[in-house]
Amino acid sequence: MQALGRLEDLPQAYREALTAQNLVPLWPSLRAVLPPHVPSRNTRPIHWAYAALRPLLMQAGELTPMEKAERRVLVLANPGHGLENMKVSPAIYLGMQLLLPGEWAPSHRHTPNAVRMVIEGEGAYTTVDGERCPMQRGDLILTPTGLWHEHEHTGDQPVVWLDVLDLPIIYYAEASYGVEGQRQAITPGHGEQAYIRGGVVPTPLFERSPRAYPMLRYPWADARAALLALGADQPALEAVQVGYVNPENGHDPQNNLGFYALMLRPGQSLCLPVRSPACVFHLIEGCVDALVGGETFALAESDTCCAPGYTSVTLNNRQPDQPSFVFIADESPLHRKLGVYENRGLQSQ
Ligand code: GTQ
Repeated sequence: MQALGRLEDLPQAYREALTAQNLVPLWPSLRAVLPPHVPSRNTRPIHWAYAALRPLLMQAGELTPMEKAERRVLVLANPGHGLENMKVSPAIYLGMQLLLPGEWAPSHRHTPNAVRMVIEGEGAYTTVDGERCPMQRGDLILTPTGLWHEHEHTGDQPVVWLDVLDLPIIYYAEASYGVEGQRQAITPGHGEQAYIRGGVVPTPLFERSPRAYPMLRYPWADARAALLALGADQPALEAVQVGYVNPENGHDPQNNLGFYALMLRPGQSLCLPVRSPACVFHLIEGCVDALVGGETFALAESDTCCAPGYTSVTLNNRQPDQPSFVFIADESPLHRKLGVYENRGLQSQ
């Protein structure tokens, strides 16, 4: 490849004249912004062990009352992007949120899209757009852009969940803001009841729902049952995976991030294709080794790790006699919208 001219090759006076006019020569930076074949990535493979994180989150519960936090969250930050930038990947933010018995995280809405993956505790509810969603372990609950949401806790033990937001990309687009609100009135109806069976959707008086986000809560009991049924029905299927979708149209349920649940069969080793989007893996149940690029992470239950895009990932179920269940979030919808989505297939590590 042809070496291009450097900044230092230009006369100092010329460089100063360019700067004075807010001009920059492209050629010294061309290879950096268009690297050959594979993008440069700041996203590093990182593992957050729940056992290490949980005591620090509980300490935050003692140190910072809800009035001083609004949302009591420890952000899982990728050092490759700089911890202060609070991102795991270019488009993914992860936060571990704690709600103590009796607490209420007040109503607000914001432009970034959020989901919650419930990790522990009973008795919490998140109310989204008036729908009061019970939070049970493994449930996926959407908070799409612009919808009011608040969290309350009626149980007697701490509740913890993982927040997944597209905050970094919305912030980068200079489109991130929030609005504080009042406690919401609860409206009747629950999406997961209306859409309780695949293959049929509500058609009252022949019309389909016009709602952009018809289903807000995806109970883990149902996703888990779907994985077990799929695995049993197709014993030769290697990747027993389901995607969370908008049940009205089958599309991604949110705008920029995609969400999936994967069942690894007992003892299974599964290679994932090399694709352009960065990914997050969160272990809901079981015991899994994740090989990400050159790194190996031993994931225990409720652990989370991430993989940059264009990187091969292999997941090994370390349980010889039980399936393991992994929640995956990725940047596919965003990459598809940008027209840069790529799946390069399986490549050996
Ligand atoms: O629960 O609404 O982790 O607004 C970051 C921003 C959670 C929330 C986060 C938020 C929330």
